Amino acid sequence: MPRLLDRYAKNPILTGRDFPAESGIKRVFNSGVIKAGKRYVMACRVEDAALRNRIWIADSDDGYHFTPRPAPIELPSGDPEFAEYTAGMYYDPRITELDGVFYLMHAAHSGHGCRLSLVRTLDFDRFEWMGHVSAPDNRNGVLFPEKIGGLYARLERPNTGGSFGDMWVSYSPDLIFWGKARCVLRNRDVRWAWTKIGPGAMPIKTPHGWLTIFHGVRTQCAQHYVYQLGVCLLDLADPSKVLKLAEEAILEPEEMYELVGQTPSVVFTSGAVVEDDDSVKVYYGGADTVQCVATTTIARLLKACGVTAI
Ligand code: BMA
Repeated sequence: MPRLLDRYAKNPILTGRDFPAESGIKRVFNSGVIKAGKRYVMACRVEDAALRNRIWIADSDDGYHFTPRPAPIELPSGDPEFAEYTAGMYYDPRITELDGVFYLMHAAHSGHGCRLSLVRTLDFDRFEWMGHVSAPDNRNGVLFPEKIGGLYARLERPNTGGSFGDMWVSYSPDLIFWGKARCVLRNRDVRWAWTKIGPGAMPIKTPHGWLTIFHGVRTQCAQHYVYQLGVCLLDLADPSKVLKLAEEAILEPEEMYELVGQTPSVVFTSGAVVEDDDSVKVYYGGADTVQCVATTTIARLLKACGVTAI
């Protein structure tokens, strides 16, 4: 298969050093990104040396050069419910716009396991925490950009334990209560990711289906995980149906900033931006340490899924 993603030559595009020194931020990775009008907004996952994670907004005019704001976003850390279920950390925000509102779905880790949690904003200046929106154990939630069958929809990765680590879809009338869950893709069906898989960037609507970039993990010897990216095409009306699955991973850890870092051999996406010319910027974390971007096109991704008549 030809190369599917072209890494930006000046990767990484953000590192911990790009944040104010007094913030103590060491790492930035797995950030969600959206294009709002002409500007790009990144909801950065940042981490300090105490392993505290925050969501920190950074802005850009071109999708490559991002400037972090002076401080992370404020979430209600004094709210007992927020505090109890995010006691470990909250992280990996994915941004979706629905009817002019921007939603950040993120993972929230605590002694209870991992849950999904939701924040909304109209302007990326003021943020409102909407609550925890899953039971444990669930992570990697990403909202579709429109309702499906009259309901909000999301891809997610319930941790079903054992050798299960599969991608699911679920639905909601109000973004708070979720159900009608169906398994979409099982790790055992992805030949390069037999350990676990999960959703990555927000699904991209095409006439051929929802183009979905996901992450997949294989275990090498010494229990070493290798995180890669793959792409599949889901049915527009029923995204639990996989129409096509690219046989090969579309991005594997190869560069030093992907192979070496806090967690070696990780590429992990939480966001992609489609431009007017159908080029796509795929944002991804390298080795749980730095923020990177790579580019491709809708046509190349569809071709990887076996769709050639575009
Ligand atoms: C996953 C998530 C990601 C992380 C990856 C590799 O389970 O927690 O945030 O990038 O592990 O460590």
